[in-house]
Amino acid sequence: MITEGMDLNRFILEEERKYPQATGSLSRALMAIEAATKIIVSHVRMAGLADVLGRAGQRNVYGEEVQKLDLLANEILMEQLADSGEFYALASEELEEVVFPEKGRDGKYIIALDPLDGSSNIDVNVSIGTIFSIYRKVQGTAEDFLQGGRHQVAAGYVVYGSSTMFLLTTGNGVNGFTLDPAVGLFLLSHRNLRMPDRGKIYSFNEANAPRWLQPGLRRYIEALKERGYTARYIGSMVADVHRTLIKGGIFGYPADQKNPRGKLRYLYEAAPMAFLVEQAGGRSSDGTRSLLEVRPEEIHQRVPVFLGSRQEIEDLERYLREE
Ligand code: P6P
Repeated sequence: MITEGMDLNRFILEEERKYPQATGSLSRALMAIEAATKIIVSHVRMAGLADVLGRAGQRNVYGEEVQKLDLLANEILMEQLADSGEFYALASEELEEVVFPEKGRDGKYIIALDPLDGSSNIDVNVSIGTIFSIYRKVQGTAEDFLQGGRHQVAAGYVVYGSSTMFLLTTGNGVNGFTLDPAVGLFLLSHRNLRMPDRGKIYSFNEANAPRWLQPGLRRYIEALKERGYTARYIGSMVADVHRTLIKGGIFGYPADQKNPRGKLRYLYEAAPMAFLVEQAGGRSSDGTRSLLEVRPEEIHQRVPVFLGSRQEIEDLERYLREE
């Protein structure tokens, strides 16, 4: 079956043609990510059967070790990206230390990954996702991961939901691609995605409200309820942010007494999602400024995260200033 429409690889190459000085390295890097996520998709879609074949961490009916899906996703990404030769360094939420692949010695880029965010939701069949964030190599040390989100060259995620979607920005807006499993292509389905300036949905884990450190936040949420907003919280960041990108509104994971610096990681979750949201016309904040302005001190640093429509974030920051 011949599939109409622009696929992700062709889109990446057409983007590259806009830059005569481009060497093709970023294109090859993005294609390596795309290939890895297709392998991950095949395992995610089989995850429900892992119970039948033997639970993760045990042996399946064939006597093979069934790996935890997030560790398997990490292994797939590490192998594919190291083998591409395009990445000088790889940082993963699943690994304590940065990896410097043998084949990446001449790589121009470094990449931060959350291989399978929300993986605690796998056994209840809730959407999960892979998040990535690409920076240029500078000094060639792990410090290169601490440049700050404003220096990202590209960022994106794959959401494994009712359909599998790949969202990507290289700094010229956001484009969404939906996987056609029949032909194994990510087809352009959301060209130049733009967030509404305001939404009607807020997405917070309100069970944490009594522990939130900023009293203005509770007043802000109460004001949204007064204005007839509805609550949606999946507990899987990629799914919650994807809905916010498409429908508008606000997603937040504030700092609280249990997580005084917030729960979500700057490098693997907050910075790439902030880049995407701002490229789609929305805003990000740590409560006072764009998340892209944050300079992390260490690769696993956590931050308070607010992502959403421009006017929602402006309202939120006003409530937090007034407290
Ligand atoms: P809570 C999933 O574990 C995750 O890292 C994000 O995907 C999600 O937004 C958040 O944690 C959910 O945290 O405390 O509400 O379960």
